[in-house]
Amino acid sequence: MADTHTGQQTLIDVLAQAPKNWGRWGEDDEIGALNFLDAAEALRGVAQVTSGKVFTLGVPIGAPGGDPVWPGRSGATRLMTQDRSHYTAGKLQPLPGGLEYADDYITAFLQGSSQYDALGHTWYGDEIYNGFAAETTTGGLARCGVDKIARHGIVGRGVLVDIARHRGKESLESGETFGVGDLEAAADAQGVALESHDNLLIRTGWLKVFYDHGAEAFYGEQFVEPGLTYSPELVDWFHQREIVSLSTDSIANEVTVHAETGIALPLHAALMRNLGVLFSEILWLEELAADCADDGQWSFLYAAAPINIVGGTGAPVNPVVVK
Ligand code: UVW
Repeated sequence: MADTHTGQQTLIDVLAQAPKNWGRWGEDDEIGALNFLDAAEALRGVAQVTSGKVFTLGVPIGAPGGDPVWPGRSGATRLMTQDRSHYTAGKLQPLPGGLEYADDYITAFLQGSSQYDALGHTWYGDEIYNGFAAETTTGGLARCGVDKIARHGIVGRGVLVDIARHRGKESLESGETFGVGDLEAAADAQGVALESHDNLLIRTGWLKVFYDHGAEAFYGEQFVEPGLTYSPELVDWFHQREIVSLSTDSIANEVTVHAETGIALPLHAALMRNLGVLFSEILWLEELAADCADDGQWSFLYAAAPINIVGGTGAPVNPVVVK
């Protein structure tokens, strides 16, 4: 059904029959699918470790060439409040005993780098995840803030599905999509099984466009990312597999606009808001993917925790993978 004024289909209509995890972990739950990750799941993650190879997935923050961000946001600015020059100019004296130090601070969008979205980051209608009122987001997330995720941490089995490599491309193109059949075909070709309670990482190669070819190539005339595209089957797949988290090397983890309905970011609604699936975005997957292709091991220990920002809509993270 479409909005009668604009002809635009709405999330309320399209997701009317979609599954929800609201109430599944109690009426006060604020961490959604993260509830699946208990001590046994951490050990299942540890059981993937075979070689001890370590990868970190955070992109640089405040890089000289700029940071890739959603249009309307800006990259981080880092400013020095003191450094050696303050001592040489006589503006600061060393501490008793001679110690000197440099300090700095950043201003940054909490969604402006590798980050976890809080479950209250996006919503439609009047409710966020678990039925809390959308008003609880006003002035900071009183419910489902990123601090709730930070306190729990995400430790379990991770699996990387490399869609770009599966399609024989360095990077997917702007607007290029894939769905659940593609995910399963790519995982099959890689020889890895996607299991219940996995943390799913998907490589599109999209961030590489920013770092290799610059902002102009990345943003284009109209910013349209490639990515997962909504279908009821995809949502059911996440629901039935009890996938804990979705992480990708794009800014929004999904194709910017769903072609059939014209709805922007429907998976933020269907997966994050309705199922409580955690989203982490803007992850750097290049070295990890190259190594997985090299040794044929696509599953690993995945460990991450966003910075503990009280009531934050999201927070930076530098996830660690151990193979
Ligand atoms: C938006 O909220 C628009 O995107 P993201 O989840 O990528 O921060």
